[in-house]
Amino acid sequence: MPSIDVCYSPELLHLYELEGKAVVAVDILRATSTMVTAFAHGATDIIPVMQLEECRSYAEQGCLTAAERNGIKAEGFDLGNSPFAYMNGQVQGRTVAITTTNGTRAIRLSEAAAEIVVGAFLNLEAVAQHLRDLQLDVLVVCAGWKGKFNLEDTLFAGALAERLHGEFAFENDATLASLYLYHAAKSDMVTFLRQSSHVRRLENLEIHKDIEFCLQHDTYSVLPVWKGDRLV
Ligand code: 3SL
Repeated sequence: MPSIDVCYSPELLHLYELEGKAVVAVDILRATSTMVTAFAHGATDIIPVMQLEECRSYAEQGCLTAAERNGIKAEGFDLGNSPFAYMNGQVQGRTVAITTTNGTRAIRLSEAAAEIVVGAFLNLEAVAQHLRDLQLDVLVVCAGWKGKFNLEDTLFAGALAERLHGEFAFENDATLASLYLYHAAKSDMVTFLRQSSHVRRLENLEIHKDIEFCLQHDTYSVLPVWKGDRLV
């Protein structure tokens, strides 16, 4: 039986073996939720990059560019990191180059894996089904916040573990803790996360509706997968 494990921060990735594994990169608030939304609204591919300047340079190749730092849309880019900005037809048929504070970093630092998929509550079942089909050991890579643990990515790991219960082994404390937290939170995740750092950060920026949206389960069936230098 394949296994599932959880890396709580990209800074801890050096402790894990990526080779031969399927990584699920997750940044619930909001990067991977936004990427899933962008694909669901017609984006053809997404190029996640770590630096603002690199992202900006993709405009010359006809890409839409998107950037967020500290929760705020960076100046001079077409899009920020709110999923709602990707629902108005603008991304239909387009390539989006995107950089965010933590989410794009989690994806790029996972490149040694055999497979990288982008996960969110929004496409939870699509991710679970893909992992059942793949039958590789799974590592959920949480984006966290600037190297630190966060609750919302951990809850996603718990939700995925719940979906894969009985089909994947999870004999490690990180997955068990994620599952226990998810069980405690799942009946009302908005309330559970109210005191969490990033929810408070987003609320301070008056970003309210994104939070509830990103916590919805199985809204989309899209599955962004890493191919070469981008998500398709
Ligand atoms: O950290 C990130 O990558 C972002 O998702 C953060 S934010 O939700 O856009 O503030």
